Amino acid sequence: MMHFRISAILLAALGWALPVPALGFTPDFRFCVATAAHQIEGGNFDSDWDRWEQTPGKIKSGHDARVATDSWNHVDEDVSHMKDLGIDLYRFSVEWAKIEPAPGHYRMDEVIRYRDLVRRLRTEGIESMVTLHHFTLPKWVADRGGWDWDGITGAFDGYVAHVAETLGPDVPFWVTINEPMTVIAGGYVSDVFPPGKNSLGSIARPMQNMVRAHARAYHTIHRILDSKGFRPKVGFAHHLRNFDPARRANPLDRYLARKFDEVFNWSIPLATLDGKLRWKVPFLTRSNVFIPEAIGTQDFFGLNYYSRDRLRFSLFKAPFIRRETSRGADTTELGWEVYPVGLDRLLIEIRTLFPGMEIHLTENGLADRDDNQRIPFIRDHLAVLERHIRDGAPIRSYCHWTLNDNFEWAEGYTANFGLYSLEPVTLKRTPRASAIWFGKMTRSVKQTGRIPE
Ligand code: GCO
Repeated sequence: MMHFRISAILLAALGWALPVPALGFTPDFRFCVATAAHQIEGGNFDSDWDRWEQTPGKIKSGHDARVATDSWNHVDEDVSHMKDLGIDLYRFSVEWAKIEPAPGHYRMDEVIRYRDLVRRLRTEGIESMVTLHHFTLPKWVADRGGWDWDGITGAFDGYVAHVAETLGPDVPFWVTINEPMTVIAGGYVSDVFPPGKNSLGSIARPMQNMVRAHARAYHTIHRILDSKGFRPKVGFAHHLRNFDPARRANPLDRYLARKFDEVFNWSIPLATLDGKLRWKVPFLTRSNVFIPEAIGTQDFFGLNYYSRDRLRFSLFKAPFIRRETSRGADTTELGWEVYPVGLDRLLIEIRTLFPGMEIHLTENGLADRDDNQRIPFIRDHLAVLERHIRDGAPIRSYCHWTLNDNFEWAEGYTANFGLYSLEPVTLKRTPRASAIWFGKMTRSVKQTGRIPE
């Protein structure tokens, strides 16, 4: 005991004299790019989004995703670009509408295509993070009511089991549902995504079904893979934003910011802690259900972080709720405020609410065709991660959205998020200056643990 005390005192004294630098990015930190099947593959004819895109007026400039980046015919090139970027992890989604175009009818060739991709990546030293639902649904599911249909939990589970059986052994990370609240905001609160409900009162049921579907998928993936000796990690990718009042002193703006934070940011993540999906917006919408099977269904916290909104309530003029950016703020080509401090704020909250939970930044990026802002944007967000890692946070990856310019949903091809630009028609990929920088940056971080100046 005495001996221990003396060495502890000696060590402490030495530590004081020669402070050991806390580690920044450790060699096991993964650099990653993220994509989604519908946005890159093309030919997703059996999906609700394909139908949506063919409806006039839904997508900017009348674009559709029928060709997208034609990713399957450019696999060699894209994988070699990932190598140039120094990528260790590729986050992509598998497409339910292609794998199960009709109920119970599975296309084995489609699943095998993904399995081959996963194996190919592995031989290149790149791990896979597979998303099972990234905004699109098979038409047959949408026709039964999509996320409003209570049968979706079982239907999704059948598809998930199929994918887990085939790809499972080679996939260490699974995202069940990407950004459940973006689906709700885009397709239920407003009408920029299918099914285009445009009614705040419609959100409770689809949200409950998403939590149920996620929970069931979580248990199915573990049942199938754990029994074979694998230990996959399964979670959501949550889109979290900072919501601040437009006028700090205005109680209505402050109330709005609080409500958006409660419902949009935290209602679903918190349901994985206590099973309660609970919120209330007086007179408009509420939920108070207990979903016990959701408890403990996040092995990691997947965070998609982009921006913040300032919210303004105007009593006398429609629209009554407005989203604004801070005065004088730097904004991206889509008008989103550049706000790395927001990542810091959200990480503090995540670490408080989910202490010790592994965190992956499953998306972060910006629309920047001219590539003027991308390098400082990435650097500033990575600097926030670095500070948290030094502080002991178990942050395990950074996924940049995205590899190539692609189909940006309602924006069509008008918003360019790629490290590589994509030429229309020829589909030629060209590295932007930020792609070259990214490749140098990842190599230097691996060597030094630090982001280069
Ligand atoms: C999302 C999706 C991506 C987007 C990206 C840029 O966050 O909306 O996950 O599919 O393309 O975020 O908006």
